[in-house]
Amino acid sequence: MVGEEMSTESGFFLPVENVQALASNNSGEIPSRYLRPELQSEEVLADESIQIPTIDMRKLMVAEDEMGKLHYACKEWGFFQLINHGVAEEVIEKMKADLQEFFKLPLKEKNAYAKLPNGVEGYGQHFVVSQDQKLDWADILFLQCRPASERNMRFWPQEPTSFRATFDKYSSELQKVSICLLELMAKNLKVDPGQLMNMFQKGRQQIRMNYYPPCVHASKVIGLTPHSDICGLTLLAQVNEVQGLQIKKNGKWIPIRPVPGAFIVNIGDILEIMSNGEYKSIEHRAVVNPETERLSIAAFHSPSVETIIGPLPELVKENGAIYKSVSREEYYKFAFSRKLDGKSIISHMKLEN
Ligand SMILES: O=C(O)CCC(=O)C(=O)O
Repeated sequence: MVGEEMSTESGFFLPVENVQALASNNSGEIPSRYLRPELQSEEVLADESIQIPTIDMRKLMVAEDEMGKLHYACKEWGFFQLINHGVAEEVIEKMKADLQEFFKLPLKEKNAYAKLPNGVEGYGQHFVVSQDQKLDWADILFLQCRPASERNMRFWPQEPTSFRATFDKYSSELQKVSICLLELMAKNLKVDPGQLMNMFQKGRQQIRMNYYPPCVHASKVIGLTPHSDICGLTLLAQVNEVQGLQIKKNGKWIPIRPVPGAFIVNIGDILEIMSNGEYKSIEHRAVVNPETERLSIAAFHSPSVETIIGPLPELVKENGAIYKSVSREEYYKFAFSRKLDGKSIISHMKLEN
């Protein structure tokens, strides 16, 4: 069942055409709602040697300089590749395989899990709030995983038959990794690790599975509109190792190379706010490949319902708070009532000076 607090925080997004079906029937003409002329003027860094830091989870447990690298990555990049994270390869591979199977099902079968107009969960698209808004070249499956009491099994695919068990295992393994990372981040920020872990242990995990069909005019469409993540911490798996994720640094887009077996971790808006701006939630987007489909799985972690979303008291002593403090309900209501738009949520939460 969807809990009461989930429904008061969830958004109302308009239904849109299925992109996988559109792409497979498409003669090469792209409907105008998908065309993004602004892409032509945006600079993408061609220097492949510039990449986000790589953090070794095994070393984090024993080596001080790896903790320093983690702190630097969170402050300067807001993104890093996480290797040796401890999630068994079989768990990740099974998740990837089951998800690929799901997206291969006939549209009618996938639509059995279609999102309803008054909710965010299910198969469809997110953040569409008006009829003239530009659209992403992607379909998504979005599920609420934790707390378990907020799950709505109506949206959890039963095909392939192993999907639910695979997904449950994957979700619990990623929850563990995220709590472990939050403990280490709290130590680096010199705030109470127990308190931060507790907020997130009782918190919310939502998983968004993205399917980006190939597009003959890939450079004219976008798979996922530039945004920063609403949540606290995201763990992203690139399913079929097709490059597509790009992050914005110094006004330019940097393509992120998939690293086999790694999770891409990024700081979300909630952690930027809680750390009073010390950690950065970075704008990112997904581009589309002209020949190959691309799939990714983003696991979003947020604190519990009673958490006040605002700077942690230990971090405002010296220079004062730079963000507002609001209830989680108010925060999510705002975030889920609008289209994706760069760092607009962070801008809204900034205190006027
Ligand atoms: O597909 C990707 O690489 C990015 C996914 C993402 O940013 C999201 O789902 O919020």
